[in-house]
Amino acid sequence: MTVTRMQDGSVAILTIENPPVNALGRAVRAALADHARAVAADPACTAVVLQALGRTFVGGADITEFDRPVEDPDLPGVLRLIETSAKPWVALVQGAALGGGCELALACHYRLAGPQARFALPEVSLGLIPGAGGTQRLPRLIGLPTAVAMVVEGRGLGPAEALVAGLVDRCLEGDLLPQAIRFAREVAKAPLPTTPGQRQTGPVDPDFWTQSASRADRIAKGAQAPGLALEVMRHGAEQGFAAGLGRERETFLRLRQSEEAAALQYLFFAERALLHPANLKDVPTRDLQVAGVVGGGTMGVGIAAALAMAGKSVILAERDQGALDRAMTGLAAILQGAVRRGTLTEAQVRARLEAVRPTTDLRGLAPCDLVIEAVFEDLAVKRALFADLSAICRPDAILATNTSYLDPSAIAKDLPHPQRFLGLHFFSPAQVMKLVEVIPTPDTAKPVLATIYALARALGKMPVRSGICDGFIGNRILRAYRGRAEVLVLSGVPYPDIDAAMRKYGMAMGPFEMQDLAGLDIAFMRREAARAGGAVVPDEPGDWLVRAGRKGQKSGAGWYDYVTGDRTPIPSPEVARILADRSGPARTVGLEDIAQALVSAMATEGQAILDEGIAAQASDIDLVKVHGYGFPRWRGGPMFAQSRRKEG
Ligand code: 3H9
Repeated sequence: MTVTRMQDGSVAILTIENPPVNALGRAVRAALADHARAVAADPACTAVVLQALGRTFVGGADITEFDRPVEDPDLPGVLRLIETSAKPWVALVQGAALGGGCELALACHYRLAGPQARFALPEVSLGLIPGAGGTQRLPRLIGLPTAVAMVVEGRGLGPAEALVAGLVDRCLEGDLLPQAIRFAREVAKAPLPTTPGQRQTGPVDPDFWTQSASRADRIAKGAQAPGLALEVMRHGAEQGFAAGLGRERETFLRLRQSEEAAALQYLFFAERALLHPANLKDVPTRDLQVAGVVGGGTMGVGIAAALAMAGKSVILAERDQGALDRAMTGLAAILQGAVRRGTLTEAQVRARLEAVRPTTDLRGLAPCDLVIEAVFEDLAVKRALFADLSAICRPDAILATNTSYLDPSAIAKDLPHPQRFLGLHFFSPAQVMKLVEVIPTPDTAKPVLATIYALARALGKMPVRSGICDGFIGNRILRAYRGRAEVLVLSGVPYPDIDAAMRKYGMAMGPFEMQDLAGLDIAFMRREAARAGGAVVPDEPGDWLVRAGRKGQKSGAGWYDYVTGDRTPIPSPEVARILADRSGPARTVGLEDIAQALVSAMATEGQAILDEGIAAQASDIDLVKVHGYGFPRWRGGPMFAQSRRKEG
């Protein structure tokens, strides 16, 4: 049964039970509509309590239905039945009321919230806008500013905030249902409250819409749904409830067919599948209580912060006291940042910091269940470190190398207990970036891998498994991307055009701006070292720039010039001169064609990575690029974008 009915005297109790998240699939909508009609026709029933079983109240429309036409009864119709009922409906929200779930609660005459209740309209994150009245009922209940923050910016409200905003009528604790039944019995005696459709949205500041539009633009990074959601809200505020509902539905149905929705929903399911790989199902995992990090540079501190924020005991090791002190200061600053953002309280930060033990002696890592190494990217240094750790740590402690390029098998060669060793490639800043490439060696045991996946989930990371190759999935594709960009430059396309094209495509910055930010010298030194070792490594534009003293933002000059204290890139006449002798005559290529060429280079390399078995599936590659390299989420990733282009 998807919706069951019980009776407590004159109060009907409708319970939605549709695991895992009580999504409003066709069967649930049909059952709700049937119950609404039955309750309306039942003279013995004076009020309804609508509740749901499980951790989620209702997780929204059933996303798996979005690839087919809407089936009757549609959600707006069901909600109209509820809203126009002559008997009060009381939503008892015990968990997350998301999207259509929030809209269902909004259509009820009253909302009661349990301690775990949360209200949010996350449709824009799926390339949609609310399609069952959320854009119109919400602002009429809580006012436009908070409603816009929820619909356009994805802000969610907990019970206390929802009460203050006027979204819920009462917050409950303890045994919720009996209180809700008593509440329903009381309100059944009173006249029905005005419905949102009978109210106005209330006045807003004269510049409210322009300010909201520019915020929506910033958040959207090129996606269309946030701006359209705002436009629909404005239409309803200015033209009235019915007009707003009409515009909302029309926009929702249009977006349901959009490329953006397809891309975002593809990622939604890919992310969930990624976190629970089928080949690790039922493989036992271990609880990792104490985690060690070796290396207190930016990466090590970021990893330690991520572990500490997830509530792990951390032992942070550095070579000398000065470096350790700097690392601990950096760690404290990161955790304080979490207080400013409201994700941790002061007390939690104190507790997390107390759970981090600094040490200058590797032997201090003996109690660790896991040690992650984040030291200098040098095979000999890493091998020596793991030889020491193998002697210090328990044989069952997991040992992981945070290498970006080195072969984890080579690092682990000749180590005892190689089954507990693997690569874990975090991205900087590691406390923020979701991606972690998980690189097992041929010896890594399955329970070790399963334990690392469980850890990644606890850290809120996206663990993408990669086979072993130079640069793994992410950096290998990055090289192909930059390589194609440089080929374009050498063929006469101005490099600022290439950066502009990728920004227009939705990247935060273009490939040359990115090189300037990261610094050109590290890759240059790697190439020089290889050359010194006798390898044939042809010169690249980065070599010409570094030899001319242009290392990127850090030296005030790279691909671009920079004014001291300002990161605005200024196209450089000197770079133009450096390139002039080595590139073809200047030519103009359209920005879309440039972006297409670069995305296609990424997808081609991605296909090679798939063919070689380095990545298990195309969506893994897309998740690497979206979560680690700033590929615009609403485009789904290079593999997805390219496949749609081919289909189109
Ligand atoms: C909408 O509502 C449109 C309306 O405005 C208009 C309609 C007319 N549908 O995340 P989890 C699956 S748009 C179908 O691992 P958690 C999910 O794939 C919707 N399936 O659990 C997974 O399946 P599997 C707006 C869904 O506890 C399983 O449930 N709503 C849906 O970490 C468990 O999911 C949203 O955007 C769904 N709506 O988190 C909410 N949701 O086990 C999207 C989940 O096979 N959902 N599944 O891998 C979420 O944010 C989280 O899933 C939630 C639970 C917080 C609910």
